[in-house]
Amino acid sequence: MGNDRIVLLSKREIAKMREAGKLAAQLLDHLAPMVKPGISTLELNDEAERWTQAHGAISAPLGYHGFPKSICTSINEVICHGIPSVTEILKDGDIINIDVTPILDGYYGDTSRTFFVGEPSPLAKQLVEVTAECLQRGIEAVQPGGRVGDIGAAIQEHAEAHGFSVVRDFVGHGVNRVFHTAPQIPHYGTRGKGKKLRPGMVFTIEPMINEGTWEAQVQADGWTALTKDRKLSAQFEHTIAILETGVEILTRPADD
Ligand code: EYL
Ligand code: CO
Repeated sequence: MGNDRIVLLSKREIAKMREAGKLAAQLLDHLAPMVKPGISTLELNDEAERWTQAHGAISAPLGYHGFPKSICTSINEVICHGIPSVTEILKDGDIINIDVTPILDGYYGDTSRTFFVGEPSPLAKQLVEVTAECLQRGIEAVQPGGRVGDIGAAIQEHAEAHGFSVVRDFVGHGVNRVFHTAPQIPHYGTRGKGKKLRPGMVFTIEPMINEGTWEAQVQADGWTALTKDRKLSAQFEHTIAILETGVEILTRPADD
């Protein structure tokens, strides 16, 4: 980690990543209708684990650096890496990010979405909409021959134009047969700076956008990251591949 090289994937390897990414998107599609007031995050976790196994895949987060569950569930002021729990019950007005990473035939598909539980406040709705747009703008900033900084610049500009802030402590990452590898993809930055974007690169873009301060605090459990001011945070994540012809979203839902 850190000094690892950027791997360029072959067409065949990208085809394997496409299968893993498709499965990851389908898993979120499967969980989406379960996101209702009264359900526990452990129930979402257990259904994700069951569904993943039933599709011949493995949940990457489970046991990763000792992470105890199969998915991350991050509610309201939780930025990321929330741990599913039987005592954590969704309630009307919550926002929840569900982050899944099935491993299919050795290849990882990493994606997350933020869902509304019942009826969101106008502010929560705006934060979630802007965060989804930030991911879209980050993806649109990717082009062969461009730079990693183009992505963060596009995201940061959009978030800050709406008075929101960009989390610095967690970044997108290269992903292939390894969960987290080079390059790191910050969700803030400067156009024209950073590593060159080349065909064959596969990585995530996963902006975490906060209502208030960008600063994060990791809880005593060692995983759960909260906003320092306990205001809301939202996140969307896709795994993308750079092709000679442009960008492919590997974790795009079928109906998008
Ligand atoms: C596990 C390990 C500290 C994930 C991602 C699950 C969490 C906190 C140690 C990054 C890092 C998912 O790329 C990720 N999600 O999109 N750690 C992760 N864990 C974990
Ligand atoms: Co990720």
